[in-house]
Amino acid sequence: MRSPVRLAPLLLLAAVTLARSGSAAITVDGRLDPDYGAALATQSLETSFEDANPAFSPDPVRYADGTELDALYGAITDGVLHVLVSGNLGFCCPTAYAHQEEFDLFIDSRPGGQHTLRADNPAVGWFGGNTLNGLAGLSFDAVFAADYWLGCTVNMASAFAELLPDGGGAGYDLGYNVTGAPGTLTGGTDPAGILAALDDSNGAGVTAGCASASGAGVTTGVEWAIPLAAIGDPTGCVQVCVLAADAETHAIGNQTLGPSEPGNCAFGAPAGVNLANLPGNQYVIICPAPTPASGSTWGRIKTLYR
Ligand SMILES: [Ca+2]
Ligand SMILES: [Ca+2]
Ligand SMILES: [Ca+2]
Repeated sequence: MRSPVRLAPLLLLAAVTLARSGSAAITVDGRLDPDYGAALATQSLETSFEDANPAFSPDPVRYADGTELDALYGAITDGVLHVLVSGNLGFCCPTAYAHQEEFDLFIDSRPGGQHTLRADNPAVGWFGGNTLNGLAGLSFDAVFAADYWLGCTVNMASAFAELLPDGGGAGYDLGYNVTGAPGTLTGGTDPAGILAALDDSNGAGVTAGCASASGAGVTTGVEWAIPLAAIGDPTGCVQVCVLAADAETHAIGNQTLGPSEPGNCAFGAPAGVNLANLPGNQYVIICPAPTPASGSTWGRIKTLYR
């Protein structure tokens, strides 16, 4: 695993020391920590959004002009679900708005939920609070029924909601984070203490298009720490699905994790997107540590939600 080259030697030493002491082993800063282990899913498809070039950004850690989901890392430790989606969250640009994307993380952490997103979920998010319900009609893999949604867009503006079988439920505009670690969200309502941070400086990973590509090796992106108490206190494994969409129109791009097959371009309006029709799993399973990177899906499913 490569260390982020941007870290000064002193900081790197501090990080190593913390990891050895067993405390604060995962820092919510948008950068990969050793305790995640291997990626649980890696992108295999070029992005239908733009390919980010940090040289064009006035502040590469905070802004990227492209969007891609290169890899997903996950861990459950000390009562917290940690997720890092490496890649870029696009917003072009601070001085000349042209496009804005969002990441949508769906969590399946208990029986029930929504296999197809309803249109009467909490009214939260950006562009008038229609972010979540703008995704109505999106269907997941057959074994996936989402119980919670966590979304983010530029400046890590974040929103969170439960997805109850009959709609309704609790939802919150969590606030913003433009300062990196420790991922504290301010300016909203974050009763569960969800943390989120972004390092948008990736210039590698997949490029633009719809063909085969690899997201391997990208170690920066969006990172979340979600207390298990916020997602129904699961004691076993959980399933997560992450995708990217246009933050205003809700059109879904071709970047999902797990990935879909090369050749897929942007999927478009959510109501027309059924991930069950795509080969492979557009979700991953995250288990309490130690998390296997791959292997027996059945062994892990047996402990789902337990
Ligand atoms: Ca981190
Ligand atoms: Ca569920
Ligand atoms: Ca790229």
